[in-house]
Amino acid sequence: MKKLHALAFVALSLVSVAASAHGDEDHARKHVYDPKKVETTAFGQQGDPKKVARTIQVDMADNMRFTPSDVTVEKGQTVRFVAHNSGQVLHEMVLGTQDAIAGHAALMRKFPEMEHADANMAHVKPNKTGEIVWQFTQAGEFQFACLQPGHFEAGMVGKVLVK
Ligand SMILES: [Cu+2]
Repeated sequence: MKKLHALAFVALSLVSVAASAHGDEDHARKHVYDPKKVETTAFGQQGDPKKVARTIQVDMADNMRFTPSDVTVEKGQTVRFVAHNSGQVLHEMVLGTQDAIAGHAALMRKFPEMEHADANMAHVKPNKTGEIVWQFTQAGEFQFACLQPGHFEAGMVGKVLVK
C-alpha cells in the first residue's frame, strides 16, 4: 500500500467512524468488481469474479490462526478466498506484502476503530464467511493477516507463495 493511499484511508476512516458504528453491515457487503477502478499493487490486484480459477477455503479461529496458513498459487491466477470465521469474535483476512501488512497493523494499533474495506480484505463476523477475489500478478511471497487489535501480534498471519 502506498503511503499516500494509507493516509487517505486514515482520513476517510476517521470520517466514517464518526458517521457509523464499527461493525455495521457495510463490512459484509461484497466488493464490487469494476475493471476501471482496479488498482495494481506489488502483490497483485482485485480479481474478476468471472475469471476465478481456484477457490481456497480459509478458516479463522479464536486461537488466532488461519487454516490453512500456507498456500501456494500460480502467477497470474485469479483466486477466490472464502474466509470462514469459526470463532466468537470479529476476524478479518487482509492480503498484502509483508511491509504493507506490518504498516497496516501499526495503523490499527493507533486507530483500533478504523474502518477499512478495500478489495484485498474481508471482515468476517462470527459464523459468517467473507470473500476476496484476487489476481496474483507478481511472483513472490506475500501474507494474509488478521489486523484486529492484538490478533496479528498473536500470530494470526499466513503466507501466500506465488510462483
Ligand atoms: Cu482475528
